[in-house]
Amino acid sequence: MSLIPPALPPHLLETQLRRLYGHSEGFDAWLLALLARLRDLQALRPSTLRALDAQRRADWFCDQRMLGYCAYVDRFGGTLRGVAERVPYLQSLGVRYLHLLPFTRPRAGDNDGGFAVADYDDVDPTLGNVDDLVALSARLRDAGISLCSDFVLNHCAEDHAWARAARAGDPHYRAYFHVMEDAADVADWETRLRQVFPHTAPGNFTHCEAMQGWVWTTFYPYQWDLNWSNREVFAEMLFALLRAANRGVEAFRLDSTGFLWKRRGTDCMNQAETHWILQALRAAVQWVAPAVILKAEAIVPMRELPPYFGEGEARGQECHLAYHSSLMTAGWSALALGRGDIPAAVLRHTPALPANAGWIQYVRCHDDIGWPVLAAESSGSGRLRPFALAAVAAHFHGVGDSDAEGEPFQTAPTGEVHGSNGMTAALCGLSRARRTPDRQTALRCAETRFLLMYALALAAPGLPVIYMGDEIALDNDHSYRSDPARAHEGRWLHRPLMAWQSPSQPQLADASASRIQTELRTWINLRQSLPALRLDASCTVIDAPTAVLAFLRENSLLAIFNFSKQMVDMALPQGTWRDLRADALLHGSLPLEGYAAHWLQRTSETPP
Ligand code: OTU
Repeated sequence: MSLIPPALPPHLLETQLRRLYGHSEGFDAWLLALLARLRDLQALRPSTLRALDAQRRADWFCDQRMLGYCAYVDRFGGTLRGVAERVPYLQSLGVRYLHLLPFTRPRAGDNDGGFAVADYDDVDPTLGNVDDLVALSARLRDAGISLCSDFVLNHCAEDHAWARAARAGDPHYRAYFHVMEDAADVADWETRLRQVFPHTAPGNFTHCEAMQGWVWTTFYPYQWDLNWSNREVFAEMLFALLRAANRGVEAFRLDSTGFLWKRRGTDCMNQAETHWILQALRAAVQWVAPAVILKAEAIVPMRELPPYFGEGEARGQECHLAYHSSLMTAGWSALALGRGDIPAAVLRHTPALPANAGWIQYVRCHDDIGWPVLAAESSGSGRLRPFALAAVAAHFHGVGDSDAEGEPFQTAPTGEVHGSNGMTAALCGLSRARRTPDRQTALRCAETRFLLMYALALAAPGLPVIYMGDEIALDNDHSYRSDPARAHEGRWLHRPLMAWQSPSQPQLADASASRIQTELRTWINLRQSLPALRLDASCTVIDAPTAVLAFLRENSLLAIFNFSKQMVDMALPQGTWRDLRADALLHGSLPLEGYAAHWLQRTSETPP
């Protein structure tokens, strides 16, 4: 029996579940049982969280004061309790949304940075326990910070209880996975599938003796893709997600959303059913835990992204947030080639989102920068002058006279450009400059590039997320190479350990670290004061020289970025403008220094 009279579940829950599973035997009884379980979870929701549900406005995360921070629990704070001790530090940065990479109990041994989950309900014992998680989420909430947790939808670890039962021969659990008994069948599917880790985990299937066949493993062989065409998988995953929500998780990063539905004859990415699944999850979340938001992690070309926010009758009823990886990648391409027209084109073609939805803007994250999302743009779609992604990647790998110190990730045998690893400091040339004898000029130039990238993420439409350690310009971490457990995985290059002077202040490596910290805080504070930078405020790209990206937010804030090292003259739109960093009044034109970022506020429609 539920404690509160339950309102009706949103109709999309039933509609989409019927489309997905309506043909399966005993569907109606299954659906009724599912709704009963959801009512129980609703009743179990703690009163503080119910209060949050009641008071939260639908656009709560759209405020310009929202700022994200993304970190590994162990690399950032040691344990969940260590993270809790660092809450004042996060507050001082202005953080209101903390994405902690997977802290659920992972597979023993290699676990893809926690993305091989052995138990969705348990906490990794090296990081703490469930009580620590509940305490951390409460502590964060008191500090005005929403906890975001990964929820790995596409796969579980091969030592998850479901996989173990499947291997032991239980047919119920065997059906939780995709198993092929025929090598020819595997080969047929493979012809159309892409590879996420072509180098360290080639192929999409792993032969398993105990299963007498091949198990679908899109990522590492120990990550078994879940069979979402099985309604039990949907139910189990939904309940696990809601139990985490009842422990205080306020946002879920839905990992690898693009891969959920497999259809023969396709690349099995972004299938219609994937969206029905996400809409059904959203509807259930909205019913049981309405304060909670969902974020799609779909690292796919921009044209594939609008459906993740819901389209047609489901517009605005899928994910609340999605990564704008095309803009992130375009920003780096601009920096490599001195071409602001690349992010300008991406922004011009970025679709308008439904109400109460937004992008995640970022410079770096725990993954590589995946270049293929820009395949269409680089080949000249939308009248953009073509560019070579291979040249962009080469720049960040330090080829030629580049001072970047990134590294290639997962180069495919076919030689196609895949991804690049490295911290922002390394990619912007700051790490190299730090080791240069006559350093002042090189340091300043690299710092300017670093801040250009962050000033863009902070001004572009969306919720900006700082990647752990960037706020103090941490360099690459090469130590993974001598650690046998991590040596094969190049992404550890940009997962450094944060060192602390005290829980409220990380150790600063040098004057550059301190300048980046100060400057970044200044940009953040400025952003917080500008309602024109709300997530949902309009964004209009304006004409600018090729090296420059310039866009207007709400017709009142003009953000300008010079991606070349040369000085460029920028003609300003009519009116009088205040340069918010220089506190100077401007009209006519603005000479931009190399790699300069400016935010101008309109003070009047006419020149003085
Ligand atoms: C996600 O990544 C996670 O962010 C990665 O850390 C995990 O390894 C992966 O899932 C498996 O859980 O394709 O859309 O570097 O961009 O793997 C999902 C490649 C993904 C990642 C890619 C990504």
